[in-house]
Amino acid sequence: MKGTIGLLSLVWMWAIPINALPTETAVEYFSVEIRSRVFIPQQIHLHHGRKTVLRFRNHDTELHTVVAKEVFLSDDLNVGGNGAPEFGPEGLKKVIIPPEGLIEFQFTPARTGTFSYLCDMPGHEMKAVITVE
Ligand SMILES: [Cu+2]
Repeated sequence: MKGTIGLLSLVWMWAIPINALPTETAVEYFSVEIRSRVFIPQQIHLHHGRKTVLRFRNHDTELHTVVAKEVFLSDDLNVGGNGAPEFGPEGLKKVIIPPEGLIEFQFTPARTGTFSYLCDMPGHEMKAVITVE
């Protein structure tokens, strides 16, 4: 009986194609450029459960912010770059990006859906969308 289970698990391991195994190194990179108070592109598509690096580069000579709820609620969130992240009781509230600055979100999208985000600087009508599928 013990031998049978051993043999079965061996067969099971062989039956899984190698490309179906999760790879630790598979990271997806995305970039959003901010120019003249516009997030470019207006919509990006991330993948649920996939390690992701999402960069925002501010090409303007003024401050911008990224205010996003829910999409960055992930246990492994790490905010890098030269921005100023602000956290509240429910997690990340927003990140301020200095002129010519760069921020980088490293995380694994934990929930699917369509999430809008914005810049909340006074007078900035800046909105865009992140979808996770
Ligand atoms: Cu702005």
